[in-house]
Amino acid sequence: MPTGTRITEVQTDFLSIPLDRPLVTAAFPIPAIDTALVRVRTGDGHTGVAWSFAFGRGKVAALVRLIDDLGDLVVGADASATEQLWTRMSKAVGFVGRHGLAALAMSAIDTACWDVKAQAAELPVHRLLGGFRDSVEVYASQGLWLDRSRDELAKEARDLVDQGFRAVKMRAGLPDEDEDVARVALVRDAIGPDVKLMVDANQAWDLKQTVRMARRLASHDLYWLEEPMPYTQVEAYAEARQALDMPLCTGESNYLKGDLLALAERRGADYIMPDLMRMGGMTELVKAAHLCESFELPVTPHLFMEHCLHLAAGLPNVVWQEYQPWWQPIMAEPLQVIDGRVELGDKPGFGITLSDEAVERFRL
Ligand code: SMN
Ligand code: MG
Repeated sequence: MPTGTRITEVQTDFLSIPLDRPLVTAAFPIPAIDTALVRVRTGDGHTGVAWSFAFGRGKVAALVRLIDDLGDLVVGADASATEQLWTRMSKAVGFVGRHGLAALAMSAIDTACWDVKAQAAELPVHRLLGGFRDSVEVYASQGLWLDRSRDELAKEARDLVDQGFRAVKMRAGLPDEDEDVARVALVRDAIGPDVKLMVDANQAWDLKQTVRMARRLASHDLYWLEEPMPYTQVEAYAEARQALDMPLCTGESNYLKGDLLALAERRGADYIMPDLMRMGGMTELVKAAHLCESFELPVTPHLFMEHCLHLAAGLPNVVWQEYQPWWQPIMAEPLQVIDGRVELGDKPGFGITLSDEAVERFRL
């Protein structure tokens, strides 16, 4: 075993990153981004950085405890042997279940190990994965929440376009369907016909309502309708997709590649949106993306842009990274969006440099 990338420490910090204003979705309100930040350190001086998060401090406290437990398991092992470590962690969480918190805990350690592995190879992760493109299209996901008044919604949509975004995502799933339809019309009007518009209903509807709402929204040229129904309802997704012309996107709430395989096999979506932490980390996310490619399905990663931009740049079938700047406050250098794209650059690993001052400020 190479001794250089031997893990000497897995450091976990509990951060609470405040939001200017709480966010509102059809699924839950979000007051702050409570985060378990993981740093994997190795004998040769590399530090891999990743994180998982949850809404609610009790849940994140449990997550931190579980990460510490898995950290003890991997200290002394080679961080670049990501398959070996993933399998070891996966076996260790089998008894409590591999979905839920266990996947979130594994993800932060596994993804930090990918950071180390790429740094040791002196390659950015996107080159290690395959180097398909140098820059990635991003869509704005940081605004257009359900609590916005109609005036705020129109202004926010125009501001995002003025900032250079060529695609924006808004939320739907209000109790009043007419209000949802009116708000989509208003945003389409505000951004004009050339900017792409995604609508995310955060599992608010059943099959009949999904079909009805998609038909009502059809004239507003949606790029995709996201997670309209409960994420476990694979058959309903398959039926909705048969019934509708509008592209459907789902996958952010599903766990591990097996869940996405079921969606792909049943043709339940036009875009698959895997979530890095629900995949249990980069090791499984890469497999999920390849699996989707074999079904000719495009993949669009959920959140975690600092890491998933590398997946999108590395692989041919990964498109449209979600731009969600929740963790930008802890970065030493913020990501730059130019003409709706982010350039990846050549820094080894994920190229993440934390601001020590900011980490300290948000640490609980
Ligand atoms: C979303 C996910 C997690 C928290 C808030 C909103 C949303 C998205 O579904 O796709 O960004
Ligand atoms: Mg979503």
